[in-house]
Amino acid sequence: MNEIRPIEAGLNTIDALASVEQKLVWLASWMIHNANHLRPNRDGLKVGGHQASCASAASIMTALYFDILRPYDRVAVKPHAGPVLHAINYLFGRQTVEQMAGLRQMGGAQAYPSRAKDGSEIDFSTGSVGLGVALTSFASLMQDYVRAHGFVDPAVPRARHVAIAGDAELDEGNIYEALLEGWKHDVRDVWWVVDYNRQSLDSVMPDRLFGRFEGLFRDMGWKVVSLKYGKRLEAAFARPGGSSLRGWVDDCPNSIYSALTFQGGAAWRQAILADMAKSRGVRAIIDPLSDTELASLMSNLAGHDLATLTEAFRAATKTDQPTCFLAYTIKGMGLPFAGHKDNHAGMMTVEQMGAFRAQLNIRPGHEWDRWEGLAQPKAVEKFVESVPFAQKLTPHGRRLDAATIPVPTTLPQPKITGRRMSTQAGFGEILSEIGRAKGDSAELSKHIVTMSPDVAVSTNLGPWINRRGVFDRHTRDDVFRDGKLASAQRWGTSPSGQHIELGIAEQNLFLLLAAAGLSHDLLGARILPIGTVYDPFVNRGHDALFYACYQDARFLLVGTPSGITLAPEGGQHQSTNTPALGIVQDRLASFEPAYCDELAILLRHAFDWMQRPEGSAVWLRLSTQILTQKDRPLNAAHVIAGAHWVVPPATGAGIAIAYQGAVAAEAEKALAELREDEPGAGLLAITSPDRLYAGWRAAQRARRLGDATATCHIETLLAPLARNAAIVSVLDGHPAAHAWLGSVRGQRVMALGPDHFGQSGDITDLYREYEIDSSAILDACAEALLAR
Ligand SMILES: Cc1ncc(C[n+]2csc(CCOP(=O)(O)OP(=O)(O)O)c2C)c(N)n1
Ligand SMILES: [Mg+2]
Repeated sequence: MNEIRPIEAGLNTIDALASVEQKLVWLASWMIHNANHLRPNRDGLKVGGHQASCASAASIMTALYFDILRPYDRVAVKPHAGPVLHAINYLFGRQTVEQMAGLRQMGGAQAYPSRAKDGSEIDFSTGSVGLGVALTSFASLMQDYVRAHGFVDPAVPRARHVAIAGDAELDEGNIYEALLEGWKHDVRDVWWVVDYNRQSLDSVMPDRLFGRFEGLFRDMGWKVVSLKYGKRLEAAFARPGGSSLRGWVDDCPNSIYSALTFQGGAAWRQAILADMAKSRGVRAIIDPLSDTELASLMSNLAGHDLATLTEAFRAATKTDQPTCFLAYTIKGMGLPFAGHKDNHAGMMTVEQMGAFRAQLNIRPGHEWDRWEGLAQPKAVEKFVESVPFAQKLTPHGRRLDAATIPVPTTLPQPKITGRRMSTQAGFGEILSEIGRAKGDSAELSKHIVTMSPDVAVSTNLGPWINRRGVFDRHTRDDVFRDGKLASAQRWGTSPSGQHIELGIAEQNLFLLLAAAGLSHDLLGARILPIGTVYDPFVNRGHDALFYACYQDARFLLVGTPSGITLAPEGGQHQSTNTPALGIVQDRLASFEPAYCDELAILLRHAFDWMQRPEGSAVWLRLSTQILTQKDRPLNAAHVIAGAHWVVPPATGAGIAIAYQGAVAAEAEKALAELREDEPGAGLLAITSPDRLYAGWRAAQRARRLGDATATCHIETLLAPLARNAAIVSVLDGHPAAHAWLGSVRGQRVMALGPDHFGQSGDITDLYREYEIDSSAILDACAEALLAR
């Protein structure tokens, strides 16, 4: 038994929690009601909101936030309980009525909790179900990492990472990928509390699934706490005949249980008596109860029983073993549509809301008042002020901070001039040099952590890993090394290692990048995460990448190798859509260098940019294409802004070739031939269509807003070309990434690039087939010149 603390005459902790819960259900319902019924609606669209999902999670969230959580714990709340979280913050004085009244309105509280838009009270954004749950496990892994590396004061208590999950989230595969990965890394201090209402969006779930869940979690080293029945039902089951009642409820299919909950006491009685009319014990339990009392007893599930919940949570604080609570709940608990299978988007009518208000003693006009309608408002207010989570983590909210790591003006570099090498190899060598941790880069190298889904060696992280080691809480020997079996790679692990090796599941890479990229904010430790992945498999984890960017996590993603340049590997491994993805993905600055001198500039920029408040995550698309490296002056600012003239065009030139990435040599060859006829032709190296496009959009916007002098890098670069000039552009990626360039100054763009799946071949054959070799470039130039 946990301590039930008296608070004031007639009020103990459980009563106080019940009052808080009542306020949360009311405020969440009212927020949604207000948004849908009381605000002017200009477009006739349904505003929406999930009163049933909120009511389902309200008791769990009450027990957590008002009894268990400490200010430094971190929580991911299931997306559809967002309004409950807003209401919780409101009771703690951390949310305004204006924001709540503006739920789902521009500038108001977001439909689903958002770090970027709801401000510093939100630990993790949620929305794409499953991802927020899994993220807590990776955030906990990062907690172990920063503590093992001495980046935070060991006296600071370890945070618990808690997810309040909808049961349908357990259908998402990424949950199980994360469970496996968590097991490998021996994660701890993670709780997943499943709001087990056995309902998703469309329907009621199959029975007996809980058995599967329990087994799965236990197999992964988790403790599973099944919270099925509340205290009153347990007491009834303990009475003579109670065990038959328990058996009956246990066997009751989810859909029937839900339907009876919706129908109420009379239906319960009829159903129970139909099967057990002759059981004297059962009759003794149910006969004295009114229909209302019977309905209340039969829906006394543990996930709504504050005493059971707090007891179970408190007991679990005694260990750091990851724990899954399967808390049985009723979707829409206490509301008119409780248990109805169609209640996901169901909403109380104006009349039902009126009745609910009256039932809670809330006076019209006082709907937003914090403690309105409670029997002991002052005592509940005092109670809320006294709970651990009422303490502020920082004076300004739940965001921590960490000083930025100085980035040297130039990164240490291997000698590259004149060598034949690829950007992927260059990346490996530069990182390895940084890993020597000499001079200016010593501090930088301490804060870098690399991670890769089983492609660390094949993306050239090997030398870095050999220098800096593989991270694990537990030191483990490298059997091959110790056995003196020749291997280039050291795979022994230790708490001081700086590479986190992941299994092959790409979503886990992006979730770990998300967690690592929020370390300054969540853990108060500055981490510079670098994740490497085969470029095509960015698609495999794209929702998690989107999710990481949505939370404004800061990391460097290296996609390599890329494009059909990967030649013999074939179409499934050749990324063609990623340059376009790099343009359209918000809060991710995407680049594709062709040569290692550009790469060195961009890598340095990435370390700087990901630490700036106005910065973002960065994506480098690299290649295994081998090019002869140049010794040339480069304008770093131009490389970072997205393009630079390799051969500047003559003023008024009628044609230029623009290239991006691995096809540089083809473009150079074509230009040499072109200039025999068109001596003024220029050669533009595009390092980032993404940055160019963003700059162009920003300039257009600034001009619209009245700044007539606003301009941008691509406008300046293209200015020397004639108005009707042709630009033949080429990249190893979908040509749509360049097609827009023609709109900048009205010049004619002929964009070349593979727009069909790739196939196996060598570069010569493939570049010819997909029309990105020098002769295709020249053909396009001829066509463009003829059309002049
Ligand atoms: C990846 C993803 N797919 C689909 C949806 C749409 N969706 C939102 S909630 C939901 C069902 C959620 O059910 P559950 O997790 O059990 O939540 P609860 O019953 O507590 O509302 C679905 C399908 C989504 N938000 N994210
Ligand atoms: Mg559900």
